[in-house]
Amino acid sequence: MTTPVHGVVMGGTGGIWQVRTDAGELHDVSLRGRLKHEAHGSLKLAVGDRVSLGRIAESDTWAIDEIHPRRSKLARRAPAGARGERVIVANLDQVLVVFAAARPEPHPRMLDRFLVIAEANGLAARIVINKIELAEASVVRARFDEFVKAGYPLHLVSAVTGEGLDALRAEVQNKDSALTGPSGVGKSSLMNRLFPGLDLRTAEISDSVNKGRHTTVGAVLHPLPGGGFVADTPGLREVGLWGIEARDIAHCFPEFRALVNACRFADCTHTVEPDCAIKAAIDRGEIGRGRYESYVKLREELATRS
Ligand SMILES: Nc1nc2c(ncn2[C@@H]2O[C@H](COP(=O)(O)OP(=O)(O)O)[C@@H](O)[C@H]2O)c(=O)[nH]1
Ligand SMILES: [Mg+2]
Ligand SMILES: [Zn+2]
Repeated sequence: MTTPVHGVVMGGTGGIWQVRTDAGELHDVSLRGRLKHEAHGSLKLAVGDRVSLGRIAESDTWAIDEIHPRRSKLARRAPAGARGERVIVANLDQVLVVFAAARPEPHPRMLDRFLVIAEANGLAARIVINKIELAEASVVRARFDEFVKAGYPLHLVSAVTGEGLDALRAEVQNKDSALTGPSGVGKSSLMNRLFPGLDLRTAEISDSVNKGRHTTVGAVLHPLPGGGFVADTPGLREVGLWGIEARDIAHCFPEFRALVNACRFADCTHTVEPDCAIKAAIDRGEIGRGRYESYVKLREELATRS
């Protein structure tokens, strides 16, 4: 018997998975038959999974013998009719949500949705505002102050001027991050500038090539020099809030969490009840009104869903 080789699933479709071994070698592999069978139960292989590979008898081909337990995951519930959940990326340290200071104009209420998805998966999130050279930093800071109050780290950066990139790089290297945000905000440009050699395709090159290819939620991992990876998760917004219950949504707003037990009613929805600790915190200026509006909207959305 050969010694197993360990690695990470970088991508894959149609039963063939790309695994990068800890020594940095890439292998196209399939799941060993026994695991395929088990996959119908609970654990389905996902990008980001750590696996053990074994050689297929005497050949130069490798197969996945074992899927290691996950320390975290970005997942959504399976579509109606199907069972279980779909893991988009396994083993993440954080989610990087990227918006632009301008071109395209940032929508804080859309940012709330990305943050709720991260929170619902128990993942730390970091907000990155790119193209900062196109706006007044103080104006951008004021606009995103409600997120800083909520406890989110905020990076104002520019892939063009290099501003803020050293501080951001320090928080991304040697960690496993999911990269998300609207298209055109400069996610690929940023990663290329942070980690020369990464070579992600940017809008200039890929617009025509990529047409119609981003319809899946499939993620691809990019290994970082020195360790860690960044996972491109193009379809995260389409994933939406599947699997989140209306009554759990307050817990997806970190600035609400410490207060929810201080409301008069234990089952306070923070909308119409008297003596609501959340509404009192808004009046004191400790919770942003925009954040609260998102809470009410998302809660309604989830409550009216069948
Ligand atoms: N002005 C400015 N433009 C940028 C910056 N970063 C990226 N861009 C441009 O924004 C467009 C979209 O960039 P891209 O990296 O493909 O965005 P993605 O869709 O989020 O990956 C491209 O035309 C980039 O040249 C920046 O910091 N400042
Ligand atoms: Mg891109
Ligand atoms: Zn309340």
